Amino acid sequence: MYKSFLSKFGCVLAIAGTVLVPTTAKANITGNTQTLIDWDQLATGWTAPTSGQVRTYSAGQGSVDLSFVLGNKTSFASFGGSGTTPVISSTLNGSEGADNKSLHIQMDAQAIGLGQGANSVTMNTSFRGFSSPLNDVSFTLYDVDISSNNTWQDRIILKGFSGNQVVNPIFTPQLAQNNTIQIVDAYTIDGVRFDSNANNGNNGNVLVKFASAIDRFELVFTDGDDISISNPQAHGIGIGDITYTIAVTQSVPEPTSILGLLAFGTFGVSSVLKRKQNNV
Ligand SMILES: [Ca+2]
Ligand SMILES: [Ca+2]
Ligand SMILES: [Ca+2]
Ligand SMILES: [Ca+2]
Repeated sequence: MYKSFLSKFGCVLAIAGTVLVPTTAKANITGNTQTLIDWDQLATGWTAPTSGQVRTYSAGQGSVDLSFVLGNKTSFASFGGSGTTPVISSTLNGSEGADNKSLHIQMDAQAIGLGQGANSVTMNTSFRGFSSPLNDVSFTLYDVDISSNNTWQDRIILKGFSGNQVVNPIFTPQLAQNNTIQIVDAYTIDGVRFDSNANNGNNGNVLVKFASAIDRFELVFTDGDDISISNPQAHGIGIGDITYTIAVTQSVPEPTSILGLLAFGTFGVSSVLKRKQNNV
């Protein structure tokens, strides 16, 4: 009886298998979020990098090269008790707490930069060792604003790259209303109102996501020209954790196939039960 049960069961599986295989699997591709840089993980032992110094951090199957390049009329500044930036702190991280710090960059240029050059600082972030460019690279910019007495103005110009091809960022102010941000062009945002609560509020937060896969990005931090002096005072922004996604393919049975499977299952069980009863 045991043997015949097995052969019957095997037969049912075989039939179910032949019928189901062509129609059962429906590929579902979902993005699984991965961390490229978690600043909290780098906070212990962090020292402010100097201009041009490259730091490499492992991430997933690859690594990230991070460097900052100062224009020759720009210096890194400090803010409150921060010491010379870039520093990892919870000073400019919006409503996030001390457990989710940001990278704080405070710059002081001798003149209004408007673009990359002598009066800007550039953050270069490139990815190495990954099998392909990274999808959905994303992070939050904090405290994008202007001084209340027009003595400095945050301007950020951001470009992604896939090889030599430029990929534009998508800027989304976290708050649709009462934010402090103006989108100037495809690559540029300015602070246009003072963010009086950069430590606990989200008015100066901008979510950044690149339009397609990239293998590096370049963030230029400088001054805009909506200010009343020619030598801007020091000002800062925060950069949040950097994430990307990897595609995960899932097999999802279609409803008709599930019904088919149930039908075969019922048939199999009832015929085995019948056979059992007959044999008892
Ligand atoms: Ca974090
Ligand atoms: Ca200055
Ligand atoms: Ca600011
Ligand atoms: Ca905060």
